[in-house]
Amino acid sequence: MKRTKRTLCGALLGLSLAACGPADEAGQDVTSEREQPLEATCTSVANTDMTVHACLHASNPGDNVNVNGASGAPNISTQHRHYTVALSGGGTGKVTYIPIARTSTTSTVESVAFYATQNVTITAVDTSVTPNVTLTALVSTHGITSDTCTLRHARVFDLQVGHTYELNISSPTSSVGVVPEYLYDNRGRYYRDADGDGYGANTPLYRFACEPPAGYVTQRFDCDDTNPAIFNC
Ligand SMILES: [Ca+2]
Repeated sequence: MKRTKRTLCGALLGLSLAACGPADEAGQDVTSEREQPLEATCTSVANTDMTVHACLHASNPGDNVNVNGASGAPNISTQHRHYTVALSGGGTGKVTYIPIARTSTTSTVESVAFYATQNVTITAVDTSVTPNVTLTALVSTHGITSDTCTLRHARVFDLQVGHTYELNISSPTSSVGVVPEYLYDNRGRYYRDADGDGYGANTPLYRFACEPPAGYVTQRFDCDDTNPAIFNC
């Protein structure tokens, strides 16, 4: 049964969205009809669970590893670590990072955040391709506002799984704390909204993504995704 807009749900803002729609969430989860997840491009880091997670590593002395970025390029790929990276007198240094598949077993690209205690500059050089490719961060100035977290900034890159990256760090200080984290856990579910009425299709067409894909919304319950006058049904 199709209905036009139901105004009741507007009065129910703040309550569970499930109260506004007819379908059960679990009933929508049909893997065979699910669209492919989007890899990478997870640029939102502020106020996310992963940022809270990174801050926990930064505050746990048992997670700290000291490395010398001024000599060689030590590997900082081990997960769940806070690396204290010593830099040269001029505040420069180099570390190595090799991403693995985390979003899924077949992921080819991963969004990785390098949380840092200072407002450092980081460039990532992909040394697995010839000629080498230098990447600048997708997120380069994102401040972290938590009063209790020593991590204050994040640099996010989309990195090719299995490639070896040299991270060149430039800092105003002689050392910097760095917590690398994969950001796939920040993804949410977005439903296809083909008719642009703000409601996604009731059929299980959705993608997992960190940022809203074009034509997708977080709200579903559109039983006619071809008619913008019919939604929330
Ligand atoms: Ca519609």
